[in-house]
Amino acid sequence: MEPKGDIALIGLAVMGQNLILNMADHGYTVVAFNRTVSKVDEFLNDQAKGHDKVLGAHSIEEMVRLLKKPRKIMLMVKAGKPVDEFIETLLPHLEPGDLIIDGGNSHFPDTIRRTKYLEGKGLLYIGTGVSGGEEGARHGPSIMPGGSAKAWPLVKDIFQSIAAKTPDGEPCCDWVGDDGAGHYVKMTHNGIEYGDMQLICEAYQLMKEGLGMSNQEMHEAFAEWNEGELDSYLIEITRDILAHQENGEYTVDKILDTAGQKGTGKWTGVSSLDLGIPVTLIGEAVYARCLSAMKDERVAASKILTGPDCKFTGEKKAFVEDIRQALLASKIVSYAQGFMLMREASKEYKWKLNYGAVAMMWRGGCIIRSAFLGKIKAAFDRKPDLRNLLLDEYFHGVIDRCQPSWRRVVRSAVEMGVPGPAFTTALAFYDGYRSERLPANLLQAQRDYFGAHTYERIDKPRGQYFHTNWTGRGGTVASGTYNA
Ligand code: 2AM
Repeated sequence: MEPKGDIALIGLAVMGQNLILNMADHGYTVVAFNRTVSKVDEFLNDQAKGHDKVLGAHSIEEMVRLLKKPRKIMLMVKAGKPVDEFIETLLPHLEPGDLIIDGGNSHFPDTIRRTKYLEGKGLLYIGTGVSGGEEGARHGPSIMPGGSAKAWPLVKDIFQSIAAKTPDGEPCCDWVGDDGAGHYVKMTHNGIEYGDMQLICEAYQLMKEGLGMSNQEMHEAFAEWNEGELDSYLIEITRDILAHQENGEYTVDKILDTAGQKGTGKWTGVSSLDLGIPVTLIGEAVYARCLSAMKDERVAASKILTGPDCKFTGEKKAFVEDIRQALLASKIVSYAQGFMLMREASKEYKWKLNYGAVAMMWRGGCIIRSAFLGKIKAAFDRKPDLRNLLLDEYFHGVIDRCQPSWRRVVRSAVEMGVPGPAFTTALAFYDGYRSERLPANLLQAQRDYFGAHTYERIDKPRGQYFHTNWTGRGGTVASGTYNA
């Protein structure tokens, strides 16, 4: 009998199950397999019951037998070692031209390594970001595939048909680039998600502690924000979270204020440091989670350390609007930083990323989906080689409009002693980025003073280096070895 399976999926946790059902709904025959084989039948008899396009396999051999050639096998297992282990398990059963896809949250250097390894064996490999949580996986995620370019035509139809669609009907899935490009873009997506969440949390704390607003009032504010420029999934769920009650009490008030994290925000921060790109807002968002997790220390410090005894005295409604504008301006900075990072990574890893396509993939399906991403897509459509989002006419205009509010919010937060690391760093970055001259002249002087590191001069061509004998002691020899 001819094999019927269009694709196999290994890993029957909720994301894997939902992707299988999504593919089956779109007419593809999917072979389901899992390390703990009993879960295959549980899945077939429960969630997949009645779906004749879902086939179960109880061994790797059976799974491979059920697949049309070239075989396409997607892993939805825990990132890290399980992926490498499954690749090794699969290898003896595959032939040149077959394709392994990793749809988990793998770190991009692993994906670069695995692509090279499998291509060396004549196989094809894709590392793809999948975002949108359980709901997205079931009804339309954002899919960000990268790896062996030759593999794209093999999965393009499947991926684009199950992906979310933009309001214009375009799929939120396109080829991202070679080897680790897909997982890099997914990592950056998650970093930006950290930033967006932190900005919303800072707005919440300012409303709650600065303005003394109730959950109901904040719910209404977020509901209103979601109707305008900030229309997005994260604002929408914040609106709903603030209204949620259990046994007559607000759920959000009962939740311990210690943030968890799984590492993708940290990876983004580490990559930004490696590449030398100031992705300050995501960095602050990661650190804010770290600080929140130091609950015991904070409780102890709260009894010792003091802050200003300053209450908000202005017009409450106007300040809520100021916060909205501060959030929007900071968000623009965060996305500008994220795209700066991808631009540098694209250069470093030779990926030729298409930024408009990235914005389109994030427009729907994923956690950071928003109307705002439509504006970013439009900015890159206007100018595909746009150097920085802040320089686009639309975003430049929004920042101009929001700037007075943004500064008022940062000033008030500082005066009231309410922490606003993401709002603040965004503004500091903005002021730094638009500065023709920064104080690095003094910094270079310091480096040259203590370490003879030399400096360039404003009255000489770039690339010529000078050293001053600052103290009159020591020699005129410059250091080429000691870097500080
Ligand atoms: P399991 O059901 O056998 O635990 C999400 O945890 C998915 O990753 C599950 O399908 C799980 O399989 C799989 N998984 C977790 N750790 C794994 C490992 N070390 N090797 C293979 N699969 C693993």
